[in-house]
Parts: sequence; structure tokens; C-alpha cells
Amino acid sequence: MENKKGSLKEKAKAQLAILRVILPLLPFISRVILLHVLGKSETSKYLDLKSVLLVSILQRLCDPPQNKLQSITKLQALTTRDVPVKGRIWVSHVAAVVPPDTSIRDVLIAAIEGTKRDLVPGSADCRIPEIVPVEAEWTGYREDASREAKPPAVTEEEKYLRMMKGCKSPVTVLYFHGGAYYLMDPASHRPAVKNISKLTGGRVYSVRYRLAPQHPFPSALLDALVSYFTLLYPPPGSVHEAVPPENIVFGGDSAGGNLSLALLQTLLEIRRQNQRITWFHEDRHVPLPGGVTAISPWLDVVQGMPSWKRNQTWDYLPPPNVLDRKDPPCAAWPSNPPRRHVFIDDDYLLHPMASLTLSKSWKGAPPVYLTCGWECLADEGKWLVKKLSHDGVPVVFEEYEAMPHVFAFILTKRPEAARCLAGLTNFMKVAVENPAKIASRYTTIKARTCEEVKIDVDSLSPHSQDDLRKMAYMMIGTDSMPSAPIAKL
Ligand SMILES: *[C@@H]1O[C@H](CO)[C@@H](O)[C@H](O)[C@H]1NC(C)=O
Ligand SMILES: *[C@@H]1O[C@H](CO)[C@@H](O)[C@H](O)[C@H]1NC(C)=O
Ligand SMILES: CC(=O)N[C@H]1CO[C@H](CO)[C@@H](O)[C@@H]1O
Repeated sequence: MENKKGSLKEKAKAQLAILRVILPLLPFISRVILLHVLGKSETSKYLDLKSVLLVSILQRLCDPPQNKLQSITKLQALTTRDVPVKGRIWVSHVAAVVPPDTSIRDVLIAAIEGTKRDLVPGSADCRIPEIVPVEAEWTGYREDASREAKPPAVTEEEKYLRMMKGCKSPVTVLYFHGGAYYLMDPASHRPAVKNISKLTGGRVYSVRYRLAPQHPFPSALLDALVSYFTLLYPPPGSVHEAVPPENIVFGGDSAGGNLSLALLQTLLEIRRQNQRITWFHEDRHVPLPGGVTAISPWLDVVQGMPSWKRNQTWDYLPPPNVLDRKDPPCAAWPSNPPRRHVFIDDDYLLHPMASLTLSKSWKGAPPVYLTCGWECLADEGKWLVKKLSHDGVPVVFEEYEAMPHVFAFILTKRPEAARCLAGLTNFMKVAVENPAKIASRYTTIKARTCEEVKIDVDSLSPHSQDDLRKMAYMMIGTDSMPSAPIAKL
């Protein structure tokens, strides 16, 4: 009884909070509704009213007027709140054990320096982050639970074991949540991750990597690499057994899609350098995973490509805002010493590991799945797909007409969202269970009908790598174009 009262109170509080956000937007909302009903907005031809409203409201919330801007610390507190686990989901909290040697970090730094060598002139030294016990949530689908079920009062290990009993497939997704590298948490992404485990029949290792601005590049990348090694070579005391690399698929949305691909590029470079990693006193080789996936990945760190302008109508992301932010000052920002970008030092803005569009080569990568909408980040995703394909990587690309950034987790009731999740999770299953069956495919998926239209991979992007560098330099506002040799598409 007490409990029920408590949860009703919580509900009322949450509803009040939503009202407080929505009320001031009422005039704006009425206008959106009117334009939609009259068929006068571009989006009305493709989307239903509810989706249009949701996208427009998100658009306003992501780009508030200067006097309504929240500090980074406040936004972080809001988006990393822990929420109680509930319903058809297993969550088992774990933390990676810190290895006794620093080899994993040394090899990462060597890889970062290695990818830089012939692309970026100058000699900025990469920051060296601490190795920490990276937390993660083992997540699985809890089929026999009710929608309101609470987790049983058992140990985290027991939850893991019960989760494993429900796993029907060896698919193990190493997942990185989105949030522009400074927001969100595995807890905010549980509903999405639960659906991924349900649809693959496998399990997800959803990583609580360190966030910027407190932990800038390459902290998150080190946490990603440590998490991968923890799966492959479980440290003493782990609840899981060693996961064969071919059963692992990387996944992530937005900044997490970036991290998933940045981890792949790191592994490729470690392998190009013939490096091995000493991990808990054993000399370990560095294998590639079975596949890599990315939903609306953020790849160009300075947001310089044309879709940032062209697709504003369709997306809720604010206009380019990562450089020289105007947030009200707080404990986290501006950083000390100050820098221009939330998660990367100024010297590293054009590093190929920071802007993956500037990476040298993806040769030898396992199959990649990439999806995007008509969104601000469309151009960088499409550019990368073309590059991957030219480098001989099997790629499955799905572009969704009229859809915004990471729509599959936001417009969840739309047929396009269901189609996208099916596309993603099918790829994950096939990459693990039948990799020989993956062949490159490039498709546009039409709004409403989900009709599929093939696209020619070469039509995906008109830009050369040189164009990309010029765009990036323009965004940064420097005219000292370096004359280093550039990998050509
Ligand atoms: C997960 O899938 C269910 C249908 O099985 C759907 O109702 C729900 O909206 C989805 N959630 C997310 C976040 O994709
Ligand atoms: C992608 O991830 C890498 C590794 O953490 C980071 O250096 C880079 O800046 C990220 N890029 C974008 C565009 O988020
Ligand atoms: C409606 C529209 O212009 N959509 C565009 C969004 O950006 C992508 C990538 O540049 C284009 O292919 C779409 O046509």
C-alpha cells in the first residue's frame, strides 16, 4: 500500500515536470499542429502528427534560447539519473577489474599516435587517462516477467546466471549509448538495449564509459577497449566466461556509434602495428569482433558537413554547437585549462581518430551495419559507408526517408522504427551465426510503407577526403591548411 502510494506520487511528480516543460511551448505546439493539419509543413507528407510534434518539441528542447540554457552539470545530472529496473529485462551490474599492468593503455596511446603520423602535422601529445574499473550492465530479455516486475532480490551474479538461462543465441553485443559524449547512461538506454537483446535472442554488455567534459578524449575509448578485453579475457572474479571474438558485435547510437567505430579503427591500427597486450600477466593477441553496427553515428567531430544545414527541417539536433559552447558556467565547464570542444583537446580536433571521416583505412574490418535518417549527421555516415566499401569492407547501409536522429529509439511506434530495429538485430545475428551470408547492400527505406529502394554506393557522397578536411578546417576557423599527404578515396 505504502509502496503504491509512493509510486503514484512519483508518477504525479513526473507528469508535473513534463507539464512544466510543455506549457511554455503551447503556442509553438499549436502552430505545428495547425501547419500539419493543413498539410502546409514539409514533414506532413511523411510523418503522422504525433511524430511531427515529438520531433518539433525535441528540436525546441535541444536548442533553447540563451536565457534558458542549462549548465552541463545540470544536464548530466538529469540524463544520467539511475532509474529502477522494471519489467521484462535482466540487468546485472558489473565493474571491470583494473589490470595490474598498463599495457592496454600504452598500446592504445601507440595506436592513437600511429594513426596520426602521416595525416596531421605537429606533435601534440595525447593525454594519458587513468585505467579505471569501467562499469557495465549485462542486459538480457526476461521473457516470463510481467511489465511491472521488479528484479528478484538476488546477487548480481545470480541475475547474470538467470539472464543466461534465457539467452537463445551466442550474440553478445558490446553496446555504447549515445549522448554527445557528455550525457546519458546505460540506464537511459535500457528500453532500447532490452529490445536489442529480445530481437537477437542474445545478451548485451552496455558500458558506462566515462563522460566528457570531465574525462576528455581518449578516456571513453580506453574504457571501450578495456570493456572489449574484459569480454574476451575475463579478469579473475568475472561473472562471465571468455566470449569468442566472433560472437561479439559492437553497437551504439550517435556518439556511441562513433565509439563503436572508433574502437574498430583502434583495433585495426593495433593490428597494423602488430601489437599484443599484456593483460593480467598474459600476453594476449587483439582479435576483431564478428561485426560492428552504428545507428546515426556522429563521425565528424566539428560538424562541418552540408547535411547539418540541409536536414535541419527533419531533425531535432540543434545547429552545430560543439565548438566554443555558450553554456552557463558550472563545475564541469569551461574546463581548466579551457578548450574549445567539450571532449577533445584543441590540438586533437583534426586527429583521424577524433574525426573518423579522416581515418586512413578500414581494410580488413569485419562486416559493418550503418543506418541513418534524413538527419544532420547523414552526410558523415554516408561518406563513411562509401569509404568502407572502397576499402573492401562488407557494409549494410539503410537510410530512412524523413526520419530524425536515432529515430528507432524515439519514434518507437512507427513502422520505420520496427523495420530499423529488425534490420539492425538481423545483421547482428547473421554476423555471428552465419557471417558468410553477409553481402553489401545499400538501401533507402521509404517513409510509411517501408518500401526498399537500392542505391548505388558511389552516389552516397560527392566529397573527397580532401573536401572533408577543408570543411573541418573551415569549422575550426583556421586557414593554416596543412600540406600533409592525405589518403584519397
Ligand atoms: C521496444 O519494442 C517494443 C515492442 O516489442 C515497443 O513497444 C517499444 O516501444 C520498443 N522500445 C524502444 C525504446 O525501442
Ligand atoms: C569518436 O570517438 C573517438 C574516440 O573516443 C573520439 O576521439 C572522437 O572525437 C569521436 N568523434 C566524434 C565525432 O564524436
Ligand atoms: C529532404 C532532404 O534534403 N534530405 C536530405 C538529408 O541529407 C541527406 C544527406 O545529404 C540527403 O541525401 C537527403 O536528401
